Amino acid sequence: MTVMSNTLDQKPAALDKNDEQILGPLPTEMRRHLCYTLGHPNSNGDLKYYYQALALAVRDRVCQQWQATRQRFASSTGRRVHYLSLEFLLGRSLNNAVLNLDLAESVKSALKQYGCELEEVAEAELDAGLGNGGLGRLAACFLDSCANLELPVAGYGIRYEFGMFHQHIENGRQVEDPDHWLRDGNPWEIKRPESTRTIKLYGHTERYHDAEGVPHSRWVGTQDLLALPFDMPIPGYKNETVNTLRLWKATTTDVFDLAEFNSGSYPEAVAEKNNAEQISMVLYPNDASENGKELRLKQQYFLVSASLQDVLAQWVNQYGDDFTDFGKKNCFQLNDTHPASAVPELMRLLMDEHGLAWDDAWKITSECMAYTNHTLLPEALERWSVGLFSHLLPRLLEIIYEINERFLGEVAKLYPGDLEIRKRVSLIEEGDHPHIRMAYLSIVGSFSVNGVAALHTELLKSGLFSDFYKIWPKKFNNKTNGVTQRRWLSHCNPGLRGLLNDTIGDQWEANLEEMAKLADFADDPAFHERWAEVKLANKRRLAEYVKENTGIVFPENAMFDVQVKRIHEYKRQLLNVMHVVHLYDRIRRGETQGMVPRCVLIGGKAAPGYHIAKLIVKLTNNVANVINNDPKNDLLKLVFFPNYRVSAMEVICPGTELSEQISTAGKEASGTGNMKFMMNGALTIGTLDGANIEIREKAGEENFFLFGMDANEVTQTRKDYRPNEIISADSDIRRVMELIEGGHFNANEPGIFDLLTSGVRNSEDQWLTIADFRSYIDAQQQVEATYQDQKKWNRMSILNSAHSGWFSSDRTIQQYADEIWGVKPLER
Ligand code: B1H
Repeated sequence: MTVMSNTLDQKPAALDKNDEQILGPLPTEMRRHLCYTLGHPNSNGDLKYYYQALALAVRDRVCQQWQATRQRFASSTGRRVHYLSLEFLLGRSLNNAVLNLDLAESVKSALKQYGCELEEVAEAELDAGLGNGGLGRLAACFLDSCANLELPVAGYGIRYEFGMFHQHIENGRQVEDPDHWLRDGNPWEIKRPESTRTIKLYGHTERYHDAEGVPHSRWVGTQDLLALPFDMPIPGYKNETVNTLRLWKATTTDVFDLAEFNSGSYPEAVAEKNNAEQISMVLYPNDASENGKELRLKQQYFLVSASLQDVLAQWVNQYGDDFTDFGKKNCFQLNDTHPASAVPELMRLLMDEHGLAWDDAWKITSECMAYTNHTLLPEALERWSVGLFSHLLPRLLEIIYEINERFLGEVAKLYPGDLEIRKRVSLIEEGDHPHIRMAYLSIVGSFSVNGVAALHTELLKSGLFSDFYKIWPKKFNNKTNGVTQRRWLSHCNPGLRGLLNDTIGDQWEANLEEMAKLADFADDPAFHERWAEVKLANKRRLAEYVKENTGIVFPENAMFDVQVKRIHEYKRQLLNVMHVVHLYDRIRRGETQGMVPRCVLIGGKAAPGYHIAKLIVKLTNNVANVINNDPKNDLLKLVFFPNYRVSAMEVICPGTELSEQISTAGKEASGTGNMKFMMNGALTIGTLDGANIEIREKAGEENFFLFGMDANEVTQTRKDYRPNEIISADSDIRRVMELIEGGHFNANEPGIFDLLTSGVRNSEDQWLTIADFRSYIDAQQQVEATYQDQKKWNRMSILNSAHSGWFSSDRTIQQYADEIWGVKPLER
C-alpha cells in the first residue's frame, strides 16, 4: 500500500483516479461533515456549524487541486520563489474558494437543505487578521495573483495564535480586545508535523579547525525550539492551481529530557513548551514603527530560519547536496526588512550545515535574495541593537560583521580615501549603543531592491538609499503595488460584477486591462442608469452596515465620503476631521449654498502605544457626537467605524463615492485602498503621494480631485513653516481652530485635544496639516460642485473603473516574475 505524502520536500504520490470519486456531491459532503466531523447533525440553528461544515466540504474540493499542484511543483525544475513575510492579511477564505473554484451553484444547493444563503453563512467566518494593514494585505493579494498566473511561488509566514487586535470604542476612545481567531479551529489549514524544523537561539560561537586545518566557527550551547508548519491553500482563479501558504507555529519537542524529568523538574520541562510557544503567540500591532522588542526579533528569526531550512530540505531532496545552482533556482522575496536576517541565516546554513566556503555561500545568497522596501518613514526603518543580536543570534552577528567588513572593503576601492561614505553605508551604526541597519543589510545581500510606487522608488534612489544607488544603480527598480480584482471587485461587488459581465464580458476577472472597454460606455445614458442603480444598491448595503455597527443612519441621497486605513499622523485623518468641522461651521452659520448632503466615514486602528493616533480617534468620535445630534444640521453626518478590517472593507468600498487619500506628499509609500476604491468607481480626492500619482495619470487629471503640496514643496515648506500665520490669515481655518480649541467638542473633558491643536500650530509639524488645509477645502468644494451634476460624476466614476486595469496585482506580479524573479508558470 502506498501512503500519500503531503510534505513539500518530498514528491507527493499521484492522486489515484478513484480518489477523485471519493468525494460525493457537495450537499452530501456538507451533511457528512456536519454529522461526523463536527457532531452537530442539526447545528442547533447555529450558523457557525453550517459555516464549518460547508468550509470543510469546499476545502476537500480545494485539496484535490492542491495535491495536483504540489505534484507539478515538486517535479518542476525551473526557478521557485519563496515570499517571506511577517504578515499575511488574508481575511475570509470561504467566498474566495467558492469564487475561484466556481462552486456557487453547488454551494447554493448544499445550503438549501438547511434553508440558508451563502451570504449569511459566510459571515460566520472570522477574518484571518495576520497583518497590520497595507503591507500584509499586499502579501495576500500577491499570493492570489501568483496562483492566478500559475507561478511556482510559496508564501512563508507565522501562524499567530492572536492576530490583529479587535477595536471597540468606549466613551469615544479605542479599546483593544484580543483576536483569538483560532478559537473554533481553522478549516483551511492542514498541519504538517513531518516537516517540523529545529530553530536555535542564544548560546555562543566557538572557533575550530577542520581536518585540513581550515578555521571555522560554530554555534553551540543553544536553546532549541521547534517550528511546526500549517499549510493554507491559495486557490487560483478557475485554473485548477492551488498554491501554498506555509505558516509556522512555535513549540518545543515533546520528548522530555529524562534526566530533567527524574531530577524533579518535570513541571519546568513542561513550562518550557509554554515559553517557546510565546514566539508565535501574537502579531505586533505597530504599523510603521519599530520598538526593538526581543520577542519581535525572535519572531523574525524563527520565520526566516524555519523557511530557509524548509527550502534547503526541498533542494537536497531534489538535487542532492550540490548547491551550485541553488541561487539560480530559488528566489526569496523579503517583504520589507522584517525577514532581513534571511541574508546571514542562509550564509550560516550553507557554511555551517552544508559545508560551503564563504565565497560560494555569498555568491548563492546574493543571487537569490530580493528586497522590497515599503516605507521612507525614519521611525519605521528597522535597527537592531548589536547587544541584543549577539545575545540572541551570536553566529548571525559574526556573519553580519564579516559581510560588512568585505562590503566596506569594496566601497574603499570604489571611493579611495572617502571615510565619510564608508561611515554612511556601514551596516553598523556606530556609537555607545551600536545598531545593525537592517535595510542596508538587505540591500547589500540582495540582487534586487524595489519600491512600491513610482514616486516612492524615485525618493529611495535620490534620498534614503542614494549612496547605494550610486554603487549599484541596476539593483534598484520599481514595482507599483496592485490589488486582486477577484476579492476587491468580483466578490465584494456582485452588482457591478454582473453589470460588467453584461457589458464587456467576463475576461476582466483574469485580465483587468479588459476594463478599458468600459470607456466606450462613459457617455451611454442607458449604461449610466444601470451604473447609478448598482452604486445606490451598494450605498444601501453600506448604510445598513453602518447602522448595525454605530447606530447612525446614512441617508442614501447623501454623498458617501470615506477614509479607512491605519490611524497615523502622516495619513492626516486630522485634516479630514478638521474639514468636517469646517462644513459644520458653515451649517451653523447658515452658509450652506453649494453644499451637498454628505456622510463622512472614518475607520482604522491606532497602534496601542501611539498616543496621538488614539487621540485622533477620540476627536473623530467627539466631533461625530456633536454633529450627528445637532437638530439644526440635516446636511452632514460623521461616523467613526469601529474595528475596520478586511471583511469590513468588502462592504465599505463598493458603497463609497469619494475616496480620501490625503497623506502628506512623500510619506505614503504607495497605498492600496486607493486602488480598491478606484476599481469600484469611487472618485479620489488626494495629494501627489504614493500610487495616487499613477491613479491620476491613468484616470486622467480631469477625473481626480487634486490638492496640496507635492513632495518637493513639502521639503521646501518645512524649512520655513509658520502655521499660526496661515491660521490668522484665513477666517475659515481660524474658526475651525476656535471651535476645537474652544472646547465645543469636549465640553466635559477640557483640554483633552490640546496635544492635537498645538501639534498643527507647531512650526515643526512634520505633516503640514495647516499648509494644505485651504487647498483641501477648495478641492472639496470642487467635489461638491461635481456631485451636483450627477451625469458628470457618473462619467468620471465610470472612467475611473475603466482605467483601473494597471492596479491589478496580476500586473504587479507579472512584473515581479519577469523583471525580478525570472520565473515561468508551472507546467501542466
Ligand atoms: C507599509 C509598513 C509596516 N509600510 C512596519 N511599512 C510594520 C512597517 O509591524 N511592523 O513593524 C508593519 C508594516 N507598512 C505600507 O505598505 C505602506 O505604508 C503603504 O503605503 C503601502 O501601500 C503598503 C504596501 O506596500
